[in-house]
Amino acid sequence: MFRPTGFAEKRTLSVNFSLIVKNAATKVKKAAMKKTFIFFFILSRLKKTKFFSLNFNHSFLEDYMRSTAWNDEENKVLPEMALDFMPEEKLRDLQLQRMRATVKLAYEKVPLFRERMDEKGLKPEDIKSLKDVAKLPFTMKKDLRDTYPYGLFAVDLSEVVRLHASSGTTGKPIVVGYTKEDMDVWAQVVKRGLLACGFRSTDIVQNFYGYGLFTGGLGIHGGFEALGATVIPISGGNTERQVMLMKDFGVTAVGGTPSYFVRIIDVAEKMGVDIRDLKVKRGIFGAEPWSDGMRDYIEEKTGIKAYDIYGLSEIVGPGVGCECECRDGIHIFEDHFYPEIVDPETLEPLPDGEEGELVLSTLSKKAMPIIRYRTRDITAIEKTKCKCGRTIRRIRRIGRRSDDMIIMRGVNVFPSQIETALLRAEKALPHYQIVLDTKNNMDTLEVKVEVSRDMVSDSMSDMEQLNKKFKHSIEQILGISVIVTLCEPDSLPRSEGKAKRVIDNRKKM
Ligand code: DLL
Repeated sequence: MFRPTGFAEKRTLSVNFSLIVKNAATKVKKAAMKKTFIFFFILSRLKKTKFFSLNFNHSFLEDYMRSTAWNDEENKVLPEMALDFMPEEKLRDLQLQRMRATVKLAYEKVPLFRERMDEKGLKPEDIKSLKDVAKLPFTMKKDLRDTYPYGLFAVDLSEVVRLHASSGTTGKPIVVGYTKEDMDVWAQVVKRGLLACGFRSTDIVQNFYGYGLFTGGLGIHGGFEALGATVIPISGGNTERQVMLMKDFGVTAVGGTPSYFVRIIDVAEKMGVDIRDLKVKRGIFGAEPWSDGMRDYIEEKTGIKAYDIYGLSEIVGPGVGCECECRDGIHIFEDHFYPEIVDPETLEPLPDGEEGELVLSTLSKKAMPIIRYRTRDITAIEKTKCKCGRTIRRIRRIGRRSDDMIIMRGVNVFPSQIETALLRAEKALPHYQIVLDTKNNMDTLEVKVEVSRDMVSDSMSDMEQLNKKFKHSIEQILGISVIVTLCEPDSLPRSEGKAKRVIDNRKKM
């Protein structure tokens, strides 16, 4: 069939042309959609930064992480530790920005916090410098109890990916929640603590902190996992099995309460296992006060290096702070937690170097921002810089809590003083329990001391001498008379978590 030349081409051309137009239109449409998407994305980011995000100023942090030259030849300073060494001025800037964002979030979302701010005539905008933090109201454990279970949450429950709770000796427990971002921060701070103490991804870790509602097990687990170590989530208990696995699995690092590790040491001895012969090199201990004497005991008996990690459920769990290789105080991860020391009586802020009650605020927590939490832990912020070069400040190791205090015939007594006295009298670490009672209308303090097998003697006079030695040492430190009762090896109850040192049978007036 005849067709004028060019018809087909023309048709093809016109088809092509319409295709080109169609394609172009699609492209324009796509580009417009892309632009709209980018616009809304940026808008949402900006919105997030302005109203919701507590983690802004990331550009500075990212630049800082990139620009710092790392000397990890000796595996001492690693890029993951960058935030521990941030220039102080930048750190304070970051803290202020995050504090302002946290206060705004809490004011907008937590009724109790808003009420307390309103009572003081304060608005979030009034926090213009870190000095202004002292104007903010305190938060106390009672506030968490009174708002049980979710009253202090600042996000919808749908954003909460984890709940923990304190066991609480009386009444209701306290409940804490975490968003996905809170969980990441938690794992990162624990990881930074572990790195600072020399734990590495090559470690095989036996984690005998309790798993469950207590933050210890899963908190330490998250940090080790973020580090890339191999974690054995054994939890507390079944002590003979703990010893067996430590040996068979080639464990190089352990984590748990120091009192439970002392129990493991005892049981290992009975099983004929010397932990010094195993591969364990390091331990990360916390959740309860443990003296330097206890550290020496653990290190001598096992040949490991023992490090202190600090934290509390209300703030994040373990990882609020941790020692470094210098073991000269606990570095607080100040980019996420803001520490203050106040006089426990007047509640006035105290200068660095002075001992008082530690007050902590969260700086990046979303699910449950906490402002000025009175921890009851007694410590001081160190004035001097740590030899490790970290700019994040240190607190002294926690030896006591203000509510641990026993008032005995007008004298303030802390269980940690009794531990120190016992260690001073006899270099071995005795298991002990403090029993308070009322006899003939007078309060008494009895220290039950369990003697170790090598302290036991058939001679009455030897045992009497030992009793006198303990009694003298305790009375010298406390300045009051006490009763000392020696108990047989293995007779005092053992804890798989935090040790319960005080039993109070006193008559309440
Ligand atoms: O004990 C969190 C934690 C778990 C920390 C594992 C370290 C390791 P809570 O059960 O809420 O949380 O108890 C918090 O325990 O206020 C201190 O009185 C005490 N505490 C925690 N760590 C230490 C420590 C966890 N390293 C309370 N030294 C805190 C002394 C500690 N006391």
